[in-house]
Amino acid sequence: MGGDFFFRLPSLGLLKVAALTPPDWHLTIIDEKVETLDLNAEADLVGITAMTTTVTHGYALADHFRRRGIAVVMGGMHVSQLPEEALQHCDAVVVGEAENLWSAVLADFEQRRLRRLYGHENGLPALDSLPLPDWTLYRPKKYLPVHFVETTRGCPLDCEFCSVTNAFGGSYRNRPVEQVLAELSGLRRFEGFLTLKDIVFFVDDNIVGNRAYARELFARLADLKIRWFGQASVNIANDPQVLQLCQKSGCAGIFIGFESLSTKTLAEMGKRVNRPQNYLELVKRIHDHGIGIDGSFVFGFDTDDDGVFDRTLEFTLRAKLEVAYFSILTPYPGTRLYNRLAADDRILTRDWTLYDANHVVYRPRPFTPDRLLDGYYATLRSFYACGSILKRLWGSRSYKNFFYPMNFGFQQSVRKLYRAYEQGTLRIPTSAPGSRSDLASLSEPG
Ligand code: B12
Ligand code: SF4
Repeated sequence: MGGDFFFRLPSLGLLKVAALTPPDWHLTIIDEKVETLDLNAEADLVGITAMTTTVTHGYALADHFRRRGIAVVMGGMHVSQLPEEALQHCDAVVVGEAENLWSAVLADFEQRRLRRLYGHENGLPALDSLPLPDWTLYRPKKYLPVHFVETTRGCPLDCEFCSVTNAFGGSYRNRPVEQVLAELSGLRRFEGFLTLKDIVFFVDDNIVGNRAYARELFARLADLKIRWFGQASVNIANDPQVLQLCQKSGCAGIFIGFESLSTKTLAEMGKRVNRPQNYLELVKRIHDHGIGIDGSFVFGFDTDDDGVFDRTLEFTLRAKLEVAYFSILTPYPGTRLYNRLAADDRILTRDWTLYDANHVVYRPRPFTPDRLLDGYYATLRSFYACGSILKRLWGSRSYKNFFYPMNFGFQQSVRKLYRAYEQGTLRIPTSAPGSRSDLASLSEPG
């Protein structure tokens, strides 16, 4: 599920890279989600970040700047998995986290000895002294009023479809609570930042993965009186103390990866912590603490059946989820899912632009690609219909000033997507062509 509303969010990754850049570099961040990139801009070095779905455009930009004689370094989730592919378009790739690597890239560039690959040969970076991101770099940009902060990296669960364990490691690395608090207090000091309408989004994949850490963090957050949103596993509701501290800390809502209502499907993907028979009870406990829920569900697993769409929709309505995030199963490079489907020759296309979870890019087992697409769009449309929004939020004790705009924002995105679906623009690939290049859409350098 994607669209305009959803995309107007800042990139924390680039702010982190900016924070690692020595002060004698003059640095500008351009985010094409909210502004236009001047293709004739002057630069000594261009850095590009991309996820899989945006990487084709990233490659086109890299080609463009290199044609102009400007060196290009790429980083981020996709190129870290497929550095050889990226090196066809850029001068160097930073594989994984920029910490401990970026300063070497810049030094090598200055000495004209840029290497092709930079990676973590001696383990992943510790998070105990990360430089604080400078949000003033984003000040004039027209983002939604959200600030991203991280407290943790990594996840031990390694669910088959997810990129996180492979990218950030199989354990939780935590930042010292003190530093997280310093970052949040710093945000507050900027005039106009972290006002009441702003919200902090903790990008951690599971903010309660390390319970002792979560308890300390939540207890200390309470003093700051912020409102925050984050991601947690559903078993947050099994720990009454954590849940209570979470409420007191200013949690407005949590994104929960329910993924599926089938025990068999959850076993297939390896998400061992989820027990669907307890979902309704756990949701109720979270709601009783005034915390809203954005539930995430994925369609297209091998153990799904034709009834999966209706069952999932019914659950989301019964549970009165404030928001739900539906996706079509997508095999991102580097995941166990990608490797399995590739080995079975079930990947239909490597046109990365279609890897946005709104398209079917692999051969599903339980139904045809058309049925998967139909079921997905029907679910999206029903969930974000006005009647559904009102019913779900009616009587909810969650922070409605946040969830109403979020629902109506998603509704706009869903309508746009649905139009594309009806017009047949969201086609199903039938063969496996190479990555499409949108080079042609870029004007030549002046
Ligand atoms: C917040 C978030 C979002 C936000 C904001 C995204 C943004 N603008 O950054 C929103 C909600 C918009 C979003 C949307 C989507 N997301 Co998202 N998102 C995340 C999440 C939870 C955190 C991202 C983050 O801030 N991480 C922390 C920062 C510090 O890490 P980082 O960005 O990777 O940057 C570090 C390194 O990668 C590197 N680096 C990054 N860029 C560069 C560039 C250079 C030059 C250098 C040197 C280094 C470098 O250095 C940084 C510091 O160490 C991640 C999960 C995760 N743990 O990362 C998923 C994740 C990135 N998202 C994912 C996906 C699939 C999506 C969507 C396709 C979902 C969908 N169905 O629509 C969309 C695509 C949006 C789009 N078109 O761009 C996948 C990506 C898989 C992939 N291979 O691409 C992830 C990994 C989730 C997952 N479980 O698999 N997402
Ligand atoms: S889906 Fe969530 S729990 Fe599973 S590996 Fe990814 S981040 Fe961890």
